Amino acid sequence: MKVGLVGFPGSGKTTVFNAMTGQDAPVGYGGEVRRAVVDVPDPRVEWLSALYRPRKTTFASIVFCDIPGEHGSEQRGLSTAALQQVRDQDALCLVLRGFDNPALEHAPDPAAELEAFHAECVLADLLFVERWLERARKEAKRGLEVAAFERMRDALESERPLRVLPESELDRSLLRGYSLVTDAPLLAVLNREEDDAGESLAEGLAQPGEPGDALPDGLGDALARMRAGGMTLSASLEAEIAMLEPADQQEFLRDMGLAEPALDRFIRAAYQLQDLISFFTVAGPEVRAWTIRAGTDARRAAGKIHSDMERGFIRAEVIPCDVLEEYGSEQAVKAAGRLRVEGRDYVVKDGDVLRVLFNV
Ligand SMILES: Nc1nc2c(ncn2[C@@H]2O[C@H](COP(=O)(O)OP(=O)(O)OP(=O)(O)O)[C@@H](O)[C@H]2O)c(=O)[nH]1
Ligand SMILES: [Mg+2]
Repeated sequence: MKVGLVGFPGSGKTTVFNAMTGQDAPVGYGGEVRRAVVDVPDPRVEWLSALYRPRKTTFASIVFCDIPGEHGSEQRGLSTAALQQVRDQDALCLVLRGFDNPALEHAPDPAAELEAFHAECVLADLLFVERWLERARKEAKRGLEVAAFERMRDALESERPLRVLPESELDRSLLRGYSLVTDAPLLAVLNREEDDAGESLAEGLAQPGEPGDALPDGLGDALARMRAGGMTLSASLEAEIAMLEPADQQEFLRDMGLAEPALDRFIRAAYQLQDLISFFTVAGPEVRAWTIRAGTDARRAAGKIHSDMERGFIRAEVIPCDVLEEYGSEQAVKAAGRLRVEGRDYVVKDGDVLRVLFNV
């Protein structure tokens, strides 16, 4: 999953990038686009790896991309260059400034930043959609695609992000290849002062990953209206923690009254927001985790692994990870008759270990 860090200049994007990835990128002013990959921790993958002892163990991963804001014009969270980067992401993490930044004149106003960012995204999509419709008009194009673009225009004109439109109102399969900014999953991170961190994070843990979780009322409501998720953190504190050795991290977290690093909460929130689940493969030399939307059928899930597997899908052998744990080995699962054979329409569940049989 590619996650783009976006937001206004000085909101703490690079600091959040460091907190999430353990990097030491220079903070303070602009800079270039940066990327770093982090594994999605999953004890089930570790367990499978211990059982199968493969040559290679591959966790799901997130590529964080730090997209610098445009300096000089404070109004802009999305320069043309930033917009191009944004269109390349699977999800956006909007960093909102909730701390006093001595380099900036303005007091923090995260709710206003959210609205301004939202307005810029709506405008970017509206321009794109109107241009498309203009061309379609010239070419006398008709049909489902035109209808979808008209529906998008109507939503955007009333300042609604496209992600609020359910699949029944907007058929995304018509829109593959276009990347509409307001259709991308959005998770806002309120970057707070260190002093507030313990308190707000403790609050946040009460309902981990809930959209709008532990956010000031106004912000939580606005995010809910935009069908976006939210969480709080103190980026500079988390960036310090992320730089430590794992053993020291645990101690530091405990001292701060934090149950886990912000990355873990972020991953949970991001998965929940997009309704993502994991399945696993244990083929030959590799144990590997895959990420799919809940509701994905076995054939499409197989397509994640390889397009040949989707095209030539025959059936899948399925063992839920907890059943494998219960019996201790694949042999024992089979002997107990608990290995299932499923067809193309089987809806893959979180934690399924899948072996795909295919023929091309
Ligand atoms: N007090 C406090 N300062 C922070 C926090 N997060 C970031 N900062 C500081 O705010 C300044 C800007 O942080 P950056 O991470 O560089 O912000 P940015 O969004 O990447 O800025 P641009 O890339 O220039 O748009 C730096 O001096 C950071 O040290 C925080 O949680 N608390
Ligand atoms: Mg930066």
